[in-house]
Amino acid sequence: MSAIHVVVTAGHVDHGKSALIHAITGMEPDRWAEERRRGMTIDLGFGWLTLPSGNRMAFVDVPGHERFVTNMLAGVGPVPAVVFVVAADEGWMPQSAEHLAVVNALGISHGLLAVTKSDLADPAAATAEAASHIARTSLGEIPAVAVSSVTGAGIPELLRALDELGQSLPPPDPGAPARIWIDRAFSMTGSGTVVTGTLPAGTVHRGDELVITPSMRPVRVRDVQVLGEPVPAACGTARVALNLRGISKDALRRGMALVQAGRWTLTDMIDVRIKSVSPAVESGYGRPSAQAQAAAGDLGQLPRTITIHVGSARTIARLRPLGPGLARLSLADPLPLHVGEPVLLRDPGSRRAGGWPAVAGAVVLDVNPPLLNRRGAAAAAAKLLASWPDQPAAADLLARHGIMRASSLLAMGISEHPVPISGEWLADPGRWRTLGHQLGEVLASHAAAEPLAAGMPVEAARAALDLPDRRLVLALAKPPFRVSCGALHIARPAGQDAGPNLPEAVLAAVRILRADLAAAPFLSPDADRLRKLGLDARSIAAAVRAGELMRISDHVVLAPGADVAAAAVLAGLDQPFTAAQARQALESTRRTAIPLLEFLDSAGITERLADDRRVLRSGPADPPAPAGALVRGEAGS
Ligand SMILES: Nc1nc2c(ncn2[C@@H]2O[C@H](COP(=O)(O)OP(=O)(O)OP(=O)(O)O)[C@@H](O)[C@H]2O)c(=O)[nH]1
Ligand SMILES: [Mg+2]
Repeated sequence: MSAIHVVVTAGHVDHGKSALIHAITGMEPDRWAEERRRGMTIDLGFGWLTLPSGNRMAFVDVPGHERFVTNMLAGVGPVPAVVFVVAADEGWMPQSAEHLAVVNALGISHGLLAVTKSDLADPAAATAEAASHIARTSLGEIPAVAVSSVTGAGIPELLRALDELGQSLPPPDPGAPARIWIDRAFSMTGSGTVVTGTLPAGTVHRGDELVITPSMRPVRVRDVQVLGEPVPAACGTARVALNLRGISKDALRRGMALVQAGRWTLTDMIDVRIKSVSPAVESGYGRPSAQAQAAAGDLGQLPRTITIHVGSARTIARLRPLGPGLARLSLADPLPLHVGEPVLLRDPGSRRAGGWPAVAGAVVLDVNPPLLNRRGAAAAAAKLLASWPDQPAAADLLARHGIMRASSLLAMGISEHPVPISGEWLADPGRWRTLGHQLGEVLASHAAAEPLAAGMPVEAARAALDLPDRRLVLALAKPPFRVSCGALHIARPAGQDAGPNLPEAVLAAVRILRADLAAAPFLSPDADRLRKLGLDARSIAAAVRAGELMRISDHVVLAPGADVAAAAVLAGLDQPFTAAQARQALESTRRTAIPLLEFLDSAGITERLADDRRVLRSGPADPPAPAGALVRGEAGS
């Protein structure tokens, strides 16, 4: 299948950009009557052609005049390659420099130099001068072709060079998240609202639902056209026209975007790395030289209020320097962004000084940066961000954010991530270890503050650790932590005395009870005895949890191990035995013996027969296996 490439023009006013597009496509990029009357491009123009290879190429034609630079920026923003136009007769001019600074700031690395009006002057000098400026930018060394749109000289060579340019472009990922920056919105009789834009990557199908930014209003794509022809789906790179259902053209304008839901982060605060600053002014402006690159380190020359341009959008931003080459931008209007994408910053004020506005290229590092409230937070942020590559990975963002949803990362433009901790939650390994320690501390201080509580409620632990989801607490509760009945406990290491965990008064009372039980192991203390010892239901429950007492029923507690001891006594009886025989053998009372026998029944130590007598299920030498032990027979295998 033939590919479609999209290329944008750039260059000084009147250097022949539009004439060149017309000469090779036969289409008139200057669409407005006013443009034709003034002989000057004001707004974006479009045209396309089929190249000798059969691939198609679409052009976005921009105005060269400085007054329309925002239109120029809207055109160049979403496009991956440039045809840089310089007239042979005039050579390098101020907007040549300004447009080159823009191309460089956006990091565009594919392009072609077209030296026009070769019928009017020898193109050699203009070619050499332009090439030397261009070589110092992200474009580097690019092919140059001399042409005349009037005589047609050089046009076949230009078409071949455009073909090669197209084939040198990295093939975009059809599965990439779609984002179409709107450059035009209009209504067409019969079909309704239409928007056009460049689709750099990804796929948009007829019938898809997309979201309009910044309103995030969903909208249905009724029809898709690519280069004027209806298609079932458009694959980036392409120039597309989308017919939208259920929205008026008045609700749409340039700078809005149509995005795939869940794949972009709409943000009004970003952290960026400034890549290059082209200083305002004069003849030297537009050479992003070593000196300008060095200037990127200090943001001093960038004002605190700037304009940010992304795609066809622009908005005002407040710039807060964080550290060398790093800044936080607060945007007046939210934009749908990914980490790692280039943005362009301009100083609209520097124009007043008589020069061209300064232009800086920046790359987005974080689209959801944490607030910088603490003292020293900005410096710490700068230190961390300085270690990040221009295209941050999941590990970088997790190192900053600690805990994130995989879907948030996806909306930041990162689809590869580590295995989730729980559900879709991802955690930075270091942060997860720290949380484990913090959970221990939180549980210990909770136990100290509420010694009789049955562990710490999971929700309280979640709040104390400031985690966004209870499931994270549950995932964190690996041994020695455990969760039962919605509460967190620290499992006691084997052999450790449980006593010290109980408050002193409870411990003292329990020791007295244990002495009573040592003398009469099957006589549960009665309510009166417990009251006298100052033990209420809560402290009894705490003593049971601490392993100091064994709960037989609501009103019966014995020493731990009373069940095994009872089984040993009952083994001495003739089987089966009655409850009365058991009570006598245990030297117990009905009040304790009946609940104890029922407890033994349910533990599987005794079995109650139809005639109400009981038999012991296993001998005294064979005490019942503790819960969770291996089933006998499996143990040795
Ligand atoms: N002789 C000659 N004239 C040309 C050539 N290319 C363009 N022109 C003329 O130069 C003038 C400007 O051409 P445009 O194509 O409008 O220039 P542009 O770069 O699009 O200008 P803006 O869009 O305003 O920045 C027109 O009068 C063209 O006819 C060429 O190759 N030879
Ligand atoms: Mg033009």
